[in-house]
Amino acid sequence: MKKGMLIISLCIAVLVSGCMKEELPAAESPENDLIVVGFSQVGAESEWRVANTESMKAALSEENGYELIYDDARNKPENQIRAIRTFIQQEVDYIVFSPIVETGWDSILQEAKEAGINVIVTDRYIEPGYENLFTAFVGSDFRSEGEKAVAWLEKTLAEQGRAGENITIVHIQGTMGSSAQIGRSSAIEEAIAENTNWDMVSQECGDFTRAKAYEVMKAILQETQDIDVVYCENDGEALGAIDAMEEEGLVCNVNDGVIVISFDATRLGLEYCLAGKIALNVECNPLQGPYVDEVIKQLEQGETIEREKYMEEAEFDSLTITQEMIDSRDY
Ligand code: GYE
Repeated sequence: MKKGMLIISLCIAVLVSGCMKEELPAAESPENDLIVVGFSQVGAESEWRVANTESMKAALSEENGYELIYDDARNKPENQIRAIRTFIQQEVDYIVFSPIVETGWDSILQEAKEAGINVIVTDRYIEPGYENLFTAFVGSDFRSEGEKAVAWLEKTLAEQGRAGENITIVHIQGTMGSSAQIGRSSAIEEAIAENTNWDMVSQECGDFTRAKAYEVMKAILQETQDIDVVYCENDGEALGAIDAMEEEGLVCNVNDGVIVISFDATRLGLEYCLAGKIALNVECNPLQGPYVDEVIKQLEQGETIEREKYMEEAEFDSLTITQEMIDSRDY
């Protein structure tokens, strides 16, 4: 073969082998063995949220067979829609998302469905009627969390001999329109309607943050300090409300002060419970990652899945909580 011909043949061989490499089936390239998951998270508004993000990242890790694309929506539904649309364009294998609010997801979920991507809703839910647009749900039953708090309050007031007394309640709500807010709010609102001696003196949104709750509680205290109960929809809000009340010289305590009720039972929230400042803390379990992993692995194997997984959740009373209970927890 002439030298020129040899060079041309070599070039063709290199080009052909280059093409062949490209055409290898996806599964033969090691990085493509990973299951690609796009996770659209609400934000980083609370300690609960941080624990939830860590749980998802740990369960959907590379060692566990995943490539995780994480997006923080900064508490804005429009960011979440944009993130989900990007996941669809990236042709991810699964979309996991915690809906900031209950409504407004039908068209984007329809797009995911048309693209053949399984969607797993976590933490909060979307309004009823769109169950055909997602594959599974892993999260909490917020209405039942609220009912636990209300039942505890009724029992505690009865034990204190205050069952018939006029009880003034301040209600600090979470992000309006989120299922966590809707479920927890509906329980206390109904209880106030039923107990004619319970009086809602103020109802404000604390947006699930310590800073916002502090601000709204400060303003409420300018109006009235005759408060028996403060029902906060998460630990951040409880801490903010307690900061504001203590600054005004109010004492937060179940027996001789303001009764503070909270949700989440994060470590800091439980320390406040042990200190007696949060009278009741209803747990909301953020460790959802392992269940999401389980659902995905079952779907990959073509197995039947549990369509709705509700987390197991306890409640903590300031009169019975111990340091050992706090130390034995994973978050
Ligand atoms: O209670 C709150 C958070 O959706 C359960 O969101 C979650 C709530 C949680 O920011 O702390």
